[in-house]
Amino acid sequence: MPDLFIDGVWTEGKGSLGDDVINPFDRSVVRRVDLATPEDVDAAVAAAKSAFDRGDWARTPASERGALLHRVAELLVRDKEEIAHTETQDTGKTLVESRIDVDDVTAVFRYYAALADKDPGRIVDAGIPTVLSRVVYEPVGVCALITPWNYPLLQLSWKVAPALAAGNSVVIKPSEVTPLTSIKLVELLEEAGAPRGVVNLVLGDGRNVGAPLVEHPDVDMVSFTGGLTTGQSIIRASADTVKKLAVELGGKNPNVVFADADFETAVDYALTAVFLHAGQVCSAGARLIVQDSIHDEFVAEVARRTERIKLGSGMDADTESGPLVSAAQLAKVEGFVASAIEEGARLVAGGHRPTEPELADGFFHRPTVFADCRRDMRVIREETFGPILTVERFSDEAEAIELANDTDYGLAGAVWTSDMGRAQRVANALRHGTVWINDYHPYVPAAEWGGFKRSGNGRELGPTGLAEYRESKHVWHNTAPEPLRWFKG
Ligand code: TXE
Repeated sequence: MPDLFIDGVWTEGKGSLGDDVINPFDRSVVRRVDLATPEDVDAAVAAAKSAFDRGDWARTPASERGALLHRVAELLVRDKEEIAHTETQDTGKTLVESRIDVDDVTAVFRYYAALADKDPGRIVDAGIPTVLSRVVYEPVGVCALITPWNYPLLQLSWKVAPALAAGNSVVIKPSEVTPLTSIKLVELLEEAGAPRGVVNLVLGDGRNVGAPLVEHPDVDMVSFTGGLTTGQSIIRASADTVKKLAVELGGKNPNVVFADADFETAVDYALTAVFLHAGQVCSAGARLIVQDSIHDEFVAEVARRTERIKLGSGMDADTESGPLVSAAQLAKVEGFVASAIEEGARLVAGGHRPTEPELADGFFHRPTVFADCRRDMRVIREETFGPILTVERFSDEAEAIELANDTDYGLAGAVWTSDMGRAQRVANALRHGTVWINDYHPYVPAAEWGGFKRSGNGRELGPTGLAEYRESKHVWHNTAPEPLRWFKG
């Protein structure tokens, strides 16, 4: 079956281009997919616009739009195993993680299904008895949803579920590295009854497919998750047509451990904070910031346990971490390791590719820990998006807060302490969109997700994640109009 979905039809597109999707575990070809041309992008946007302007979706009762999302959730449950396997083949992450992803995606669809009709607008007191003033929420129009490769299905769900709940038409562009579960989700949306033209899918890279979408005059909104540099170019490119934007651009996330934290639990979470999915997580706790008095012992234990992390195929039950997603990401990680060593960081674990012959064909890198890091180092300032943990030290609460906020990003962070007062003070002081206290990574669909500073604009999830895809309209109804006689003639 062809892989592009335009105006309700699966199609190869105009260019008949194709691209191999690579399994990062062994570089085998999982599947060849069709690629879109800029003409296909035009066709997809035209279909979305026509569905928005002339179709019923935007005017369908919100409860019915919610019902469609509910059906998608049921289909996700039905096909969970198939989807999880595909995600693991495509990204390299472990099957356990992929299954959690599918459960999370299902929860996101259920959340927005339930929220779709809950807030239709409000009556406003205009202060004049004969005036009826109300604010209503309307869909934005045609939304381009551009997603990355680390959580292909999850990131798409955070965009497509609220976009459809709000009544928009969408053009989906997944990462060219990991398109497979997005194709599957569009199949499920079709099966659930998404009207023709409301959901469109174009595949390809940023230059040929992403950029034409962002520049397209008939695209009203771009929701993007990806790297900072790409995000900055999308913000610039969308200026001419003044698009609504929601962008999530990653993070450089501090994980602060005070001496009074439970030692064993904090060590354990220091590992999962950064090494889940080989560190390819926007909220990865890549900057470990540890109090002086426990620093040496803490680092030694983190290093010891890091050396024991078992790499392998995501399909094997005993694998603890899979490969990086691509050769480019592996090269980027190796570049960061070299620069950290050059700038004087002390390597205490990993630092190289694995030596097992059975991993030689995959994009693997050993989980790596650097101690004695300074905040001016490149490995501290930039997002590595790989299995690299850096360690900095602090002496008191003020210094911990200062270090944790000394980043251009502001997506997430954590604090570990048994002092509840300190926990709240530090959480309040952190300039990050999510703060965990004595935990790392959990999120719920009902709570907003997004970044301060260069981590992006706008929020996903929660009620704000739906509001991003709506325009507010104020309707003023004068029920007893009379001449005003402002002008006397
Ligand atoms: O992502 P890109 P890349 C970070 C991470 C990583 C770095 C680069 O640090 O190492 O970004 O990864 C599409 N117009 N994150 O280069 O380019 C692209 O096709 C429109 C953080 O793989 O940002 C893909 O669909 N679209 C992040 C999507 O943008 C364009 C997750 C993301 O790709 C485009 C992933 C253009 N000009 C990487 N250029 C997070 N926030 O979680 C590319 N794209």
